[in-house]
Amino acid sequence: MADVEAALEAAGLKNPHVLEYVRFYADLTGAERVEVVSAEDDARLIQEALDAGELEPAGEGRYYSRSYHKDTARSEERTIVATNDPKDKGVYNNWRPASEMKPLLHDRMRGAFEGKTMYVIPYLMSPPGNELAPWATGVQVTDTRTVVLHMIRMSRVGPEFLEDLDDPSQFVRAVHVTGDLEHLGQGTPEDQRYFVTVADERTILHFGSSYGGNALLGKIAHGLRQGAYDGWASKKFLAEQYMLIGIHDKETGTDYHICGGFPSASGKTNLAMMLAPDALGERYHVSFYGDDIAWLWVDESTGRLMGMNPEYGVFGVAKDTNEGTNPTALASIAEGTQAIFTNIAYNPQTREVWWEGRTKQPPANTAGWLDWTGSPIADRERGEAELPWAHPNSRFTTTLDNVPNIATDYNAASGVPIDAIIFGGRTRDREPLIRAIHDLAEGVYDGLTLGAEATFAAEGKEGVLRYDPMSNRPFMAYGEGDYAQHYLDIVGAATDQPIFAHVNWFQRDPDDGHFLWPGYRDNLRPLLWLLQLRNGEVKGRQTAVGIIPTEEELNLEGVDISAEDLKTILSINKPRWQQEMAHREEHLALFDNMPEAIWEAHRRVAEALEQESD
Ligand code: GTP
Ligand code: SPV
Ligand code: MN
Repeated sequence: MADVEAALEAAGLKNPHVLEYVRFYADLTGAERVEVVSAEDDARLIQEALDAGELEPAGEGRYYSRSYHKDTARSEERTIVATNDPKDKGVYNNWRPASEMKPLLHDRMRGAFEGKTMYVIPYLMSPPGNELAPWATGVQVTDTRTVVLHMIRMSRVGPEFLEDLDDPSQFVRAVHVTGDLEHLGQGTPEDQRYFVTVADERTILHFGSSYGGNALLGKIAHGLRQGAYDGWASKKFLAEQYMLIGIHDKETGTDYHICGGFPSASGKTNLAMMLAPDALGERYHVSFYGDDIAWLWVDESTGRLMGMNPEYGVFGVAKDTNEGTNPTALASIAEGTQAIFTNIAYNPQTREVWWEGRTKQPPANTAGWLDWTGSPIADRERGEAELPWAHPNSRFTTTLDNVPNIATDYNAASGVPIDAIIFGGRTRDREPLIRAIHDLAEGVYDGLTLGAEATFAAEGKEGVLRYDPMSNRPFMAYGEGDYAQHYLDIVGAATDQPIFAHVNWFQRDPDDGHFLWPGYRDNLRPLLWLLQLRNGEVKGRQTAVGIIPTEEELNLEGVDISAEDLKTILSINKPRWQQEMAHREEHLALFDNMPEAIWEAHRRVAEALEQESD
């Protein structure tokens, strides 16, 4: 049996509550050894992973890993928020009683680390010294070395982050057990996996995956689900699936900060890594604070709404990342960055990597190339040519220090003041390029009715969105009505209200399917308009669903777009919007305790649409 006390003492971890917690799970899982890790252990652990074949070299200072082929994404059905209070049940949080889930998970975990090392990862999900740091501290235990390596890239890791706790028992207990991936029945009725956040006990119990969103517990389980619950219970903050960027105007010397939520795989990382388009680069610089999570609170001394990124790295979608779409991402994962790739295509002979959209065509010489499952591309039969080389959800992992446009003050304890909150989904019609909303309740209403189109899902009805309130549907920790009220309370307490906006980079031509807006770098243009609107420098055109820019107000210098497409993305399609309003009403009616202010906002928008001329 592992000598837990000796391992923790050797690492200088003196907190008796950590000892008690680690000892409990070391006993339960039967771990043979216990090893406390910190960021300083990275080089040694990388070497061990290479020696063990868990990683392969992908050029100098870069690594390749492949996860089990049935374990490549988050599983929403198997994800549960458990508490001791049935009132925490929402529509999306798959609520279960804590008394039922804890014994069930403990049963699964019993004996699972026999013969294995239990890694103990003390971590912090905030800039050091931030006022929310007490809610951001945790200790993950795991049996998987590549999970440790990812955690070191994605969060601040080391025993020192546990030293400043006022109450030494107040850290999140984050237990990760990979399980026998080949015998878990993933996706079948016998599915053994469970990803449970016992939110009111601040304990995370994840069993059955080593994929990022299921296994890096600081990121999604703590940074989003536990954070959301704690933010509500403490009445202090919001934890959101948001990117967070700075825009610096060199001409006026002003700094702006915008955060916002787009559902998974809808463009947060790309927006945060955005280079200003050539025509605007002399005047504006975009800096990266965060690309997936933001915590928001009101600074009591200034009354400003503040935001910070709890993460320390980027876990980004590889697909379509190239010199044209996202040169910043490519620089962040260049040789020497210690980046780790997961489930892309790999050539062990040349140590090259490739994914769909990296170049227009895959490498012409297929010799040595393996697809994401490890099968040689050259052996593909006819008819398999269409199969992707990389998994569509293949990812790269790199630390913030590698991101060329990282904000100079990303690590500042204070966080940054928020000027605007934007929401955006993938919507092929109806949603204009941008529509701005000054009113808080209407802004929150807009976020709650955020949707992305039902893609190929059989049951998805034409024109009906898969609603994803605030892009938080998979991370919702408590009831949606309570969430809406908490959001109104937190943002409403700020003296200088942020402006809200809904953006859409994904409107398509109904005939040939092309994207009407070029997107990527050009997305800065509507954001600049939004800031000008907030400053009173432009007026826009008021519509029932918000203010949209006139063609003249939008800086379009050097943009490749036809007059017809531009007109479409700057207009409101009244019949489509009226159809949508009926769906929204059904969607909102699903939730208990929805604040009256949200219903009033809904009725105001519906009435204004009635009045709007066609
Ligand atoms: P998660 O990490 O899953 O939360 O995703 P994300 O919201 O960070 O999405 P990401 O930025 O990784 O983008 C997902 C996909 O959308 C990538 O394949 C991008 O290339 C593509 N994408 C991002 N921005 C744009 C855009 O402005 N236009 C178009 N057409 N595609 C985009
Ligand atoms: C997402 O799925 O929204 C992600 C990646 O950001 S994961 O870590 O899988 O949640
Ligand atoms: Mn995400």
